[in-house]
Amino acid sequence: MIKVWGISVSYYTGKLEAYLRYKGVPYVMDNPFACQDHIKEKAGAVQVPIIEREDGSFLSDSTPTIQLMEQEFVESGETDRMVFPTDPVVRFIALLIEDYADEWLWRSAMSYRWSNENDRELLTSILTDELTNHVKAPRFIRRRMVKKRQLARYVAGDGVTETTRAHVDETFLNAMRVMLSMLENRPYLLGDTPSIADIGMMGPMLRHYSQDPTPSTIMRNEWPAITEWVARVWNARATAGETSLLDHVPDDAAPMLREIAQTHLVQHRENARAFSAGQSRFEMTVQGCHYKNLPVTQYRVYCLERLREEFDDLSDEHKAKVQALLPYEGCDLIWDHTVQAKSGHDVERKAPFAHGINVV
Ligand SMILES: N[C@@H](CCC(=O)N[C@@H](CS)C(=O)NCC(=O)O)C(=O)O
Repeated sequence: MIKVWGISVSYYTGKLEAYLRYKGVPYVMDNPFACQDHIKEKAGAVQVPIIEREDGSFLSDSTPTIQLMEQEFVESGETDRMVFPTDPVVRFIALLIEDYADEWLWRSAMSYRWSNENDRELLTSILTDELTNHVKAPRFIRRRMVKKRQLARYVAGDGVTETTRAHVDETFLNAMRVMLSMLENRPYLLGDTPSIADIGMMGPMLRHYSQDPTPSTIMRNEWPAITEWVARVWNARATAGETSLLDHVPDDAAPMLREIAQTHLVQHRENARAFSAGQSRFEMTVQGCHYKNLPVTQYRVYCLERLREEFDDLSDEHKAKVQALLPYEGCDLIWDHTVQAKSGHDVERKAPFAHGINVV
């Protein structure tokens, strides 16, 4: 039995839980915020999810955590329900979709949660109890602290303004539109069983978009096929058969890949550029919308660095296939290193055992 240090409404905890449930890994969940010193010492940063194993090891950061667990399953001969496609090109595209889900959809998911009054009030209540029960202050004060912190960090502090709000909201609709193009032809994004692309998309889709009052109403009423997909991934252990992932990237992935090029890769480029120039804030224009005063994040430079490493590990033939799938402006960020991506994080590539760093 492993312990997941997590939060019941958390983006990345939901992503990891979707994976653990699919794999049939039993876990108990505990709240890390009452034990901050312990978590900091063992895992580096107080963020969720963190796995504590019976041997006393701590795993932090959902992407390398899932990679390690898959590798350990293979080494122990348990090769059913694998989430990494065996075809190297499909695997790379699945990792790119995971990264888009992890790092691009975050702003929009947080904005729906904290910009809309009903969502904000409900989530303030839940988080006040899960994050601050150990704080010796009346609940109404703790509620105020939580609300203020989340709004400052994840709305005003992350470039969501009256000018950008419509685009931030549209980000969610675009994600569902490009998923639907794929899901019209098969039950999961890249096959008849879930891949890391589905698990990654469960981050924003599960605990935020399909649960928070405003986006869940939109999803349920206007995009029921996505509501159905969320439940399908959540219940995949019971219903999906033997691992069956595609051996080629289907044409219906093109809208998803174009969307990733126009959004996520623009953000990666501008963030990496600003990081190497030593800036702490940056600006970017995405699909005609200009975002200002965004926090530069070292962690996202690391994500780009890892994506480039995955690409560099491909054979020449597979690299050419990936490039053919990504003919859109800006995709050369993955193979052209003119914009530096040297994060300085986890240089020895010890993750998920490395000490984690917060995204912001
Ligand atoms: N890259 C990490 C990100 C984890 C993360 O940022 N989790 C959020 C909650 S969903 C968090 O703990 N944030 C800390 C905070 O808001 O202080 C992962 O994939 O696990």
